Amino acid sequence: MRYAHNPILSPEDLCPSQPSMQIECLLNPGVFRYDGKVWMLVRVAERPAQAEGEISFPVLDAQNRVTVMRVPAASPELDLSDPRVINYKGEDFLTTMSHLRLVSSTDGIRFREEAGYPPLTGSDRYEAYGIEDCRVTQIGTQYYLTYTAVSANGVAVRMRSTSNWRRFTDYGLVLPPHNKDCTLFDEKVGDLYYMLHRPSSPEIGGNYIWIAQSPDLRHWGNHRCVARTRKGMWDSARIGAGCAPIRTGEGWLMIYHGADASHRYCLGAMLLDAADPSKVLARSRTPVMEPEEPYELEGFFGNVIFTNGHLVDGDRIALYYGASDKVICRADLSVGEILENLRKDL
Ligand code: MAN
Repeated sequence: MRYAHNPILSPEDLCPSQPSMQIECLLNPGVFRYDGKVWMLVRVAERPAQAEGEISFPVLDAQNRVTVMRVPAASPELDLSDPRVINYKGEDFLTTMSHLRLVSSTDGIRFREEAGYPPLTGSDRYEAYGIEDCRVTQIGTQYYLTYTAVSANGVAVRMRSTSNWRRFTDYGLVLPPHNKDCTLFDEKVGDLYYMLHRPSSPEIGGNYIWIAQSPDLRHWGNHRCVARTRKGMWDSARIGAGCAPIRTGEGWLMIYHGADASHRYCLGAMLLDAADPSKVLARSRTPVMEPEEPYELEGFFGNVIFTNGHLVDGDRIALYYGASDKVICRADLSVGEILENLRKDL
């Protein structure tokens, strides 16, 4: 059930990272508990105010400082057909640059920034176009952040860890391009750590969910394809995992997003085998959630529901999601109900 007063966070609720920037969108938060509160690590997408006759967008320069690129709006070598991407002279850039902002809440609904927790920003040339869609997985006292690092080198997965949200350990790129939608499991399966991830292989293959294992969270191997897109269905073009799968008596419950050829993003569920999570036991035939509300149908990029953060309390999943690439919303789902529907889909 959607929270009645969605959205819970909108661009005007936060301040831009610097006076020359404007917040265009808030997207796809990672969610975790820390210090007795609920926290979101929100993706904040910014760009400068657009001046007449030119298109401007931020990137990191060679010294990792935010700099603004400007291209003439009338250029025949400019392609703006996707609001998220700028193609200029055959090279791709992003219209906005994203960083990750920490906000906390005592009720899981009203979030605000807290002094002493600075934002996470792109830190080097592999993050020159920004950092996005961070999953947060708590394992013991450590929080592991797996996020999308975007640059001219490609779209890759990077990892940082922290125990106090002030100092971070950088693991570098754990998966090279093209890869995103990476989440760790929050406990070992057998003796090994597991991650779900989403490489793209457009010529042969597609945008499928894969799994990998690791003895130490640093070295990942034994990659196997877990699930593919399904022709003619709501998840026909690309799929990707949400955050850490939920351990249930029947296996690992994974919430995932699926998009069709028209870029309509819905959420579905898969049940993965408890001992071997590369095996799919069941999968939603129809979406668990699909864009319906006005704030999900229209925004920066409409018709999108995308999640990479939730909290589980008994049967209840407090699901946080980005709606139409613009605002942050919450919906509460029942583990039991999703499992029951998955049994019907067998
Ligand atoms: C896609 C979308 C964008 C994102 C880029 C880079 O175009 O998901 O929101 O910025 O990929 O990851």
